[in-house]
Amino acid sequence: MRSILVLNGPNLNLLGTRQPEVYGRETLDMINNDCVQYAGSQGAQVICQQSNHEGALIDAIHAAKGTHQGIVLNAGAYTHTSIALMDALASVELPCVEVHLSNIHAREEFRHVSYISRVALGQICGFGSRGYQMAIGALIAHLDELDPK
Ligand code: CA2
Repeated sequence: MRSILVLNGPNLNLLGTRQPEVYGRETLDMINNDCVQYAGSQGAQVICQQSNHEGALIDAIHAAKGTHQGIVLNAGAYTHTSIALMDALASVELPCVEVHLSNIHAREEFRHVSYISRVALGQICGFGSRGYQMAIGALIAHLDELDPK
């Protein structure tokens, strides 16, 4: 069975508590449960992790190699700053779909830049929590293309 890492970065553990007009009302636990359900319906499993620490996110990406076949990543604000996360993703050579709850291109200019996009298959943003399921679907379709059943 295919296994996908759903990795969330800084402050996303606070979802559902503040700024619902930007990030929605769902908690990260609710989003993670939806990811597990959706992946299961597609014959895949997901493992969900979150950290507020850049190094821990890098460790999780390194550990994904050999364990998971792809990564769904919302790197939070590290998206716009972290060359180290970009390098980690490039080094493991796993397909990655970047997700953002909000439409980062319609927000402040500093959010328009994503280092993750340079090494991701693609980016899904602006669809709220549904974006995670869209990303899982896109990743599974990509893996199916690489290795048809
Ligand atoms: O839209 C997204 O998913 C973001 O990755 C969220 C990040 C932001 O820095 C990115 O530009 C876009 C911020 C996550 C903060 O989440 C909070 C949730 C509840 C309360 C406060 C912050």
